[in-house]
Amino acid sequence: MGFFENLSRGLQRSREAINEIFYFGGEVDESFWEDLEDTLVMGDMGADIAISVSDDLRELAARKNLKSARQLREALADRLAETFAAPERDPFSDVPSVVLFVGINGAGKTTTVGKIASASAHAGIKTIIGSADTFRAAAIEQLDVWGERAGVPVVKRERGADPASVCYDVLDVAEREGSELVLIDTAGRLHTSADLMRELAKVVNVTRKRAASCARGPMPVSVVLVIDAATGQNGLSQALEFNEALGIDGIIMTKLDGTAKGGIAMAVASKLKLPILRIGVGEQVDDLQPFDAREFCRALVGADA
Ligand SMILES: Nc1nc2c(ncn2[C@@H]2O[C@H](COP(=O)(O)OP(=O)(O)OP(=O)(O)O)[C@@H](O)[C@H]2O)c(=O)[nH]1
Ligand SMILES: [Mg+2]
Repeated sequence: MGFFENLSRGLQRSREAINEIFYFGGEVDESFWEDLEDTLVMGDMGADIAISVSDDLRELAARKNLKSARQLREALADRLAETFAAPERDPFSDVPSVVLFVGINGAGKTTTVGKIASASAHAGIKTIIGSADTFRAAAIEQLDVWGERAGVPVVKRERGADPASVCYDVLDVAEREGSELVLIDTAGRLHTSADLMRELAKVVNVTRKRAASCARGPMPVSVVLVIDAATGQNGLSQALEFNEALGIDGIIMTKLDGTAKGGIAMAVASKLKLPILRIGVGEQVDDLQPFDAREFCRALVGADA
């Protein structure tokens, strides 16, 4: 199944809700605008964004005399797309680069590391993986499988080892072997757990220090937060806490093929002014895609491609 199909199918819930209100034959009346606002609020983007989008659209519709469902739907997609920040730099293609993947348990970090390792190895980028999830029993094996599949080496230590030391190790190997892209997986943790967030801040600091002193010249370090889109508005609290503790550079939204409503992508991107770097639309190696705000919003509201 292709990317559009996966994403469109995943965002079906939002689209169906939006379809209902756009299914009108006659005038765009007061109740249409009320319904639109309600539907957007229900779509996980947060009430403030929903209200401002619906107000802007209403103003635009009056000014440009937009009346048909099609015109309004397209204008809505365009307005929603404006809430996203464009990335200044893509840490996966603009190498040399070190990327740390962080997020709550089960968000999709390890899978995403695997998908990116595979894509970058395919693109001819010399890639290496660091397995800094030394906490969960099966994490190292899981990453080994992805590494093997991608033909990318995995640097690891025994279970229970200090995760910061794995970051140190992987940068040593990267330096020695001339790796261009270093992907570091970390253990999942709740954004509300102060101890675990402190531990992660240490991991990030050690990585930054080591990367800054690479013999071949400093390697930029990006911290990427992986969010399961199905967690809804909780994704926003995750983003706020992780950003506060670590300084996040970008977001990857996973599981947009599932029952996610999709609006959380807008909430996070607009509240934190963080770019969405990739989106996950399935469990397979190819199910990771660059994020295109316009395409995403058109799939969300069901505007014709
Ligand atoms: N449908 C779907 N499933 C996904 C996606 N990304 C990851 N998954 C699944 O989500 C589950 C958890 O993924 P992991 O990559 O292990 O998540 P993690 O963040 O590394 O988890 P911890 O290491 O336990 O914190 C697995 O079953 C993945 O196959 C996605 O984009 N779509
Ligand atoms: Mg993991």
